Amino acid sequence: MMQKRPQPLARDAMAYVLAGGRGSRLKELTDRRAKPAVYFGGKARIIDFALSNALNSGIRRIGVATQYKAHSLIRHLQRGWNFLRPERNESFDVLPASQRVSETQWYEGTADAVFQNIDIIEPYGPEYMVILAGDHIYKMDYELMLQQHVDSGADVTIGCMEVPRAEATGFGVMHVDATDEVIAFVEKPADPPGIPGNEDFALASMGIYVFHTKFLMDILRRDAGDPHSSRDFGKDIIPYIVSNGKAVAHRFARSCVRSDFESTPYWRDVGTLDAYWQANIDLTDIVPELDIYDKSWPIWTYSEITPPAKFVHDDEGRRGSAISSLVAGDCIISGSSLFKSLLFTGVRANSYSRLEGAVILPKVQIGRHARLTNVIIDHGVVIPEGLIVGEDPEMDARRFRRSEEGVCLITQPMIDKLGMTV
Ligand code: ADQ
Ligand code: ADP
Repeated sequence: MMQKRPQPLARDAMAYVLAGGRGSRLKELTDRRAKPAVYFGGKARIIDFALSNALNSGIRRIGVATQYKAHSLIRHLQRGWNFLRPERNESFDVLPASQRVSETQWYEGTADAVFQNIDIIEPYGPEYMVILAGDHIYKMDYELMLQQHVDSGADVTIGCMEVPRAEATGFGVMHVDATDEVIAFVEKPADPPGIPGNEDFALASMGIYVFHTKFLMDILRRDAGDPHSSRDFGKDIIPYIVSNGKAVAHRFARSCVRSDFESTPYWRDVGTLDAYWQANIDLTDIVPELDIYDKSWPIWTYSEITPPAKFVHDDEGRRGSAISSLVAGDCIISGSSLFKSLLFTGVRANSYSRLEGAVILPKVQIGRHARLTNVIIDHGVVIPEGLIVGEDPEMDARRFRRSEEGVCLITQPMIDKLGMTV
């Protein structure tokens, strides 16, 4: 008799995405929306990468814990991710901090954001929990991580990658033995320990964890009774397991999904304006490091139904062009020229304007004769005629949010303060 093929472990797993952090280094871009809701790559939002990874890995149960400025995030999730159906044994739950356990508390730390929803998670009966952060850009097959978790008999499996030692201060950093069992873990060390034999690099936690559900729930209940705990995976739960149980490192390079075009494993935090701008503008490269055209690993999102992008020339029959740029639907490039720019849905660029290195979020209007270089323009901003940005650093710094590397973030309140006529 033919043996039934065992189903992928992902079908017995629930992905739980932590999407409550603010991302304050993105400045005014996260004044009104959480970092996972920030737009990325011309069509998507940052959280779509973790969610698409879960879906493409075969996971059909997803929970998203939200907290900070969650309205735009929740609206996006409801519009784009409500196709997982209970009738097919699937689920999609948005879990805002709603003081369900205590009347006075929001989610304290990341572990609390799971603990407070135990009674929602357990009835679904997932065998495994895949805990994810909702604010990174990468493509990864969690099935391979689940398989390592089961094969190694670990209590927790931690996604990790090698990062330059100087950059490791913002990560949990670990030491592993020859079998990749974690023998030491320190959260955000001031002086990160290097990898033995490769001291310029440190082994950093990606904040991605796989647990057997029962083990996780037991440990969260234990942690909830500890008055000294800050209820955080990185600060409390992981160090506890490293000391008292078995934590195993899973190397991102093993499960990173790469198309033929991608030469190295791609992972970005996009947590600062410079990193955010760069990662978006990188997509305009002739061969970008991140392939968003890979049909075998699609990045699912909510997308408006739009007419095609349109390019028309100016009064003199010249401009109206985009070179090395990405332009989403419903954009009209009317007599303006674009170079190395990325335009989200519904942007209108008017005659004689010139954009270079511009990341333009949806529904922005650009007045005639504007010249904008190395900018990020927030959703719905109306750029007045003749505005020049990127040519006078001191003036830019007075008017806009100018980053360390000279990228200007422009929001509507900043434009309103200028008092220019539109
Ligand atoms: P951090 O980068 O500091 O460290 P953290 O602030 O714990 O990350 O946030 C992790 C994720 O949880 C983010 O997606 C954030 O949006 C979300 N989040 C934060 N607080 C939340 C809350 N109260 N409720 C719901 N969601 C919340 C972690 C680990 C490190 C690891 C890095 C990798 O602690 O060990 O190296 O991630 O980025
Ligand atoms: P999105 O991130 O979906 O593009 P917007 O940029 O339109 O959303 O707005 C971000 C968040 O701020 C949304 O939750 C929206 O409802 C809220 N918001 C928009 N405009 C205002 C305003 N003038 N005052 C307060 N909140 C606003």
